[in-house]
Parts: sequence; C-alpha cells; structure tokens
Amino acid sequence: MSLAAPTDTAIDGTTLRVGIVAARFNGDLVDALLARAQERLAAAGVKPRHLTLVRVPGSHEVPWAVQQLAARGRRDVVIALGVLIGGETSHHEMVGQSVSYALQQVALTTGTPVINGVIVANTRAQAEARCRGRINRGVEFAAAALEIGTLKKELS
Ligand code: DLZ
Repeated sequence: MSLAAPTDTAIDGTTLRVGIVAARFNGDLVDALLARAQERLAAAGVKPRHLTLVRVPGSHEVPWAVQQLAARGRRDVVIALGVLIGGETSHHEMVGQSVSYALQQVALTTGTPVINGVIVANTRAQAEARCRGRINRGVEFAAAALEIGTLKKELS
C-alpha cells in the first residue's frame, strides 16, 4: 500500500461479484493499474468467475460501461480504470471532472458502489508513479472495492 489509506485488509472476497471497466487509451499504464488491482482482489479470495472485465476506448467511455455493469444489482462493486494525461490544453482536467461526476451519478442511481480509478495526471511521469511506480493506486482501488462492495452486501 502506498499511502496510509484506511482500508480493511482482512476482508473475505470469496462471494464478491466485481466488475472492472478499463480504458485502452494509455493502455500500458492502465494495464499496470489493472494488474495490481487484480492481484489484490485475488489475494482477498475474489473468484475469477465473479470478475468481469470490460474494455472501452478511453476514459470518456468508462462511465457508460460502468453503468451497464452496475445496473440491476448484478455486481457488488464496479471499478473504473483509466489514465488521463495532460497535453498542451487542460482537456484532461475537464474529462477527469466529467468522468468523476458521471461515476458518482452511476453509483447513486444504480445503488452499486463505483470506485473511481481514473488517474488524472499533468505529466506521464506523474502517471507512471501512480500506475506502476512507488504510489500503488491499483492496490488502493481494489482495497476500496473490497471494503465498499462488502458493505453494500451487508446493507442490502
Ligand atoms: C482523446 C483522448 C485524449 C487526447 N487523451 C486521453 C487520455 O489521456 N486518456 C484517456 O483515457 N483517453 C484520452 N482520450 C480519449 C477519450 O477518452 C475518448 O475515448 C475519445 O474522446 C472518444 O470519445
């Protein structure tokens, strides 16, 4: 764990149904996030047959696919993964904000918790550090999914 995130490390994920939506844009970095998240889920006992992975072109398309997986309570939690990197404009910030808002809307309208694993970075170096460097966001996203997915089952 890269930060002292207040997550419960003793969660049993053997019955948890998890959806993951991963963007293809900046695919090498998204794949690094995905690999770290999947390792953490597997370590908690999440079964491969309970894990659904959907790929979409870019971060902008992530919320729609998350909504498809989250609808009708078919998953206990959905993790959204993407990497937005700044260029000459602030386009990445604008997309990052709209994606963040949309993901929260999906969670609130479907009742299925959504983990916002879309990294918004100003430079590729910042993104690298968060996806496959010293800051292990993939593990953090998975740990958050285990905790909130379990809570969703308990409260349902
Ligand atoms: C077009 C675009 C750009 C410039 N940058 C990124 C990025 O850094 N990260 C990302 O996930 N996607 C990017 N995209 C693609 C958009 O998210 C989207 O797929 C396209 O605009 C098509 O709707």
